Amino acid sequence: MERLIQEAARRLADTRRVVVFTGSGVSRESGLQTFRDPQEGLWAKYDPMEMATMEGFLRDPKLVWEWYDYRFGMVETAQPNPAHHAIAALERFFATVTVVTQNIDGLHQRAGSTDVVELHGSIRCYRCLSGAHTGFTRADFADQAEMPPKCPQCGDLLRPEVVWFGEMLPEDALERAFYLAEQCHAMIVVGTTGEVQPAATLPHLASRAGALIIDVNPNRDLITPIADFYLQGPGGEVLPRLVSALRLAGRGKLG
Ligand code: BV8
Repeated sequence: MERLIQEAARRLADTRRVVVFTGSGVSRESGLQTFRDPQEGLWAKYDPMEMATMEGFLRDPKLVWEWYDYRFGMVETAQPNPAHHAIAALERFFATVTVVTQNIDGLHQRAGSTDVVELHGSIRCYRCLSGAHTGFTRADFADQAEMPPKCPQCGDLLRPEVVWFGEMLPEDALERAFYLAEQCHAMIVVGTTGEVQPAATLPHLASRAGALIIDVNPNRDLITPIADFYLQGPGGEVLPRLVSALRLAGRGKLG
């Protein structure tokens, strides 16, 4: 594996524009569950694919709200892990590094990544069901005891400003992500099954546009077959070694 990491770093060192595409696996070592992990404790009997939908929310708003509340609590106590920090450190080696993430936990920003595209929204933001009033944070409804809280503007139910299954992704985020995938010289893919569309199209777009594809995952995923390098292992172990190899390859910040 060490030789593979050195070789990947050597190829990566020849590039300037890098995109890091991440899924829930990159936050696994921060203690956050992926969607495929059997949900722990109270949530073991619920299917995330069911709950992260408008139908699931309308069927039982309180239950779905409590699930997001629970996840918000986990995110609040979670710390960025060595994978997030290594990804942030990449900014020292390339002209541009953009993180395009499927995650809603904000850990890339907390690790210091300065250019993050959140394809599926953020667990920190809330809006009313109709979408008429957006941009609320938990402080805006902290005084409400009832679950789910109501929109301070119109009294409609509040929901997390995240993209549920069956919902469109934020247009500007998706448009920028497609542009970056087609323009980048390299895409490092970390912690995703490569199943969830349309996000999972991005590595295929980048590969077709001639970018170097590096896939980091303890398990083979749907991106592995198109990867130039498959670095098998947890992101928190592989990525710091990739950054050290880049340092050894003598990469400082490009002018
Ligand atoms: C839409 C926010 C269209 C919520 C999420 C084709 C085209 C378009 C749509 C579809 C299509 N085919 C199917 C669809 C529908 C659907 C879809 O993709 N379904 C899948 C299941 C087949 N897509 C949608 O519904 C999207 N909307 O397309 O609308 C439309 C068209 C017309 C009109 C209206 C709409 C919306 C998708 C967004 C859903 N929201 N998140 C929330 O988080 O609560 S996605 C959600 O699932 C998570 O964000 C997570 O990112 C994702 C699961 O994927 P992964 O990130 O890959 O995570 P997963 O758990 O699966 O795997 C973890 C990986 O990490 C594993 O590989 C594991 O091995 C690895 N790992 C584990 N430990 C580590 C590790 N890796 C590194 N280090 C470790 N330590």
